Parts: sequence; C-alpha cells; structure tokens
Amino acid sequence: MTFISRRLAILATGLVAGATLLAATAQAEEISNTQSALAYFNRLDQQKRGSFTLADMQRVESKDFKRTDENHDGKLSLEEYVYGIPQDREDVIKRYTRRFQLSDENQDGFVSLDEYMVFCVRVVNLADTNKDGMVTKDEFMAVAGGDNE
Ligand SMILES: [Ca+2]
Ligand SMILES: [Ca+2]
Ligand SMILES: [Ca+2]
Repeated sequence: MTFISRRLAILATGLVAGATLLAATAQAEEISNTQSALAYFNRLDQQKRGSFTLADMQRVESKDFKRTDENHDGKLSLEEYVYGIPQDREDVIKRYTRRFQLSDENQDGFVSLDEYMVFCVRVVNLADTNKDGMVTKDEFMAVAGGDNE
C-alpha cells in the first residue's frame, strides 16, 4: 500500500464511520474497509452514474466541512472533528485523530477548507487511473477497498 492510498483508506473509513456514528454498535466495527469504501463511493456518486468527479467529491466534502465547523471560523479544530463521537469509542476517536493530522498539511493544528479540498484532488488523481476525469467504482475500489489498516 502506498502512502497516499493508505491515506485514502483512512479517509474512506473515517467518513463512513462518521455516517454510522449515531448507530455505533459492535456491528459497526465489523464493517470491513471494502464495505466502508463502497458506502463512501455511493455517497460521492450522488447521481448514481457509477462514477464521481472531483467536483462531486468536493461538493459533498465541503458540505460536510461546513456542518463540522461548529464555530464557523472556516477551519476545523480537532475538537470539532471528533465532536459527537462517544467517549468509549476509542478506536473511532483514534482513527479520526489520525485522519485529522494527515489532512492538516501545514501542521497548524487546524484543517482548513483548502486543506480539505486539496485532499480531494489527491484522492481523485490517485484513483482516476485512466485520467478521464471520472472515478468509476472499479477505479475507486482498486485504491480504497484494499486491506485493513
Ligand atoms: Ca471551526
Ligand atoms: Ca492546517
Ligand atoms: Ca477514470
């Protein structure tokens, strides 16, 4: 696994964990990376075309960003990032914390929208192997659906 695809796997797992947080049960822990990546793909493929573009991903992610930015200062603190995760879900908190640190390119302790969007560009560049501007399910799963961390 390359460094970037590792980051992608963390990203995909983290986002799906967020979506299922409210229903966090023991079952959630059994969701494999493959299923997480698939669920994440389906979220990005909102028009159900079997693929998504960078614009699709950035639209979905910027909405998530705004929702997470509780104090509306345009950047995410770690507190905002892990807000709502039950204290006893140490595995999820750990995963989110790692993802936060990986996204914080300039290491200032906050994830800006730019940093968030840069990450999307990296993901799409990595996954779009035939460079046609669309990430198909096969392309996405080839980089994100790999082995567990
Ligand atoms: Ca904030
Ligand atoms: Ca930063
Ligand atoms: Ca493609």
